[in-house]
Amino acid sequence: MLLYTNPQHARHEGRHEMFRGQLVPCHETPARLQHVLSELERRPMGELREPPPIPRATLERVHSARYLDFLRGAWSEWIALDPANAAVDALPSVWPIRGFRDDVEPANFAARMGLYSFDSGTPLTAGTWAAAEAGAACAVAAAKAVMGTSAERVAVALTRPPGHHAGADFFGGYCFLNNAALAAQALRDGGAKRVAVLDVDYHHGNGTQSLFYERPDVLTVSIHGDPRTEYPFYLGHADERGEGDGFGHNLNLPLPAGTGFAAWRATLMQALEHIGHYGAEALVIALGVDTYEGDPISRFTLASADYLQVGRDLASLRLPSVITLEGGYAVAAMGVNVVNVLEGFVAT
Ligand code: SP5
Ligand code: ZN
Repeated sequence: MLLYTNPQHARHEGRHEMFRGQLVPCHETPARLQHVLSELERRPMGELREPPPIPRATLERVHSARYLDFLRGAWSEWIALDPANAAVDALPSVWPIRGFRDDVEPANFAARMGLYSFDSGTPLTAGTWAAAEAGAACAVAAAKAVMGTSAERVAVALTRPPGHHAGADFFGGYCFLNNAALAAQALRDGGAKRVAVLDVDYHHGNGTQSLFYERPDVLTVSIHGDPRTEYPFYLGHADERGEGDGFGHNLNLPLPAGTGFAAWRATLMQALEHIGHYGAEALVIALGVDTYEGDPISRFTLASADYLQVGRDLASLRLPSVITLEGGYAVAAMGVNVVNVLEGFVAT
């Protein structure tokens, strides 16, 4: 399999996220990806490659120009407000919800942080843009590789920060640029007529869903904790089926907190069957391993060995596939869990 790694990932190193009125240490850390890379040294799955830079126009296939401009310049603005800001992360604190305007971009930095985000758990740091941009490059390189003449059927974007919560013009849920959506768009642009995105992270892929909600050419399917109780709360219900030309091309499969592998896998089979019927020519898998029993912020109970079966099941579609790395916060088990998926996939 083709493995793309993000050499810039550790430049995004958030210090704190807001939780119950306090700043607590970030769950989404560089160590997560380091554990995956260490496990790949023990169990090699292929040579590690670095992607070429991603053109701005490719990012604009998914994200708005004004959002990209904001994200790229945000850290400079933050430290220009006060040089002492360099010692802390930038976190949003005010948001334009119902009845407020989002068409006028405020001059105030905090106001723009809120305009372009949806939670206070996603710190923006000095290296956030560099890390997110190089991660997006991994996703697009992976998509190009499986559409090309290479004999490889699967390519993996081994990157962080994750992407599936990020929308056209907002960050949140530890995500800034939507790697899975960029890969799906690159697969379309590379010639696949119909692309499916299957999101198996514990949390609903709200950003990916919103990006393709009115489009019939990209099917979005997500298996996740029921948003009535689980983050991101405000999207991911079963009755969200797409809109306009996209109607029928979004499938949400929410499961209750506490769900174990047998029930989760039965739902995965449903998702795979749906993707088969859709006639996808290429697949993006948004792979979060926060479905793991030891995950500190999630509540499914998959065991490490189950991820081998997950990999085999995902490979059974036999489609050109891109895997993007999303969540997973049981840091020490992260490497084994991710590489188990990859091992199951290549063995099939
Ligand atoms: C990509 C991804 O998996 N994003 C998940 C974002 C979840 N953010 C909200 C987490 C709230 C839980 N915070 C618990 C902190 C106390 N240890
Ligand atoms: Zn997640």
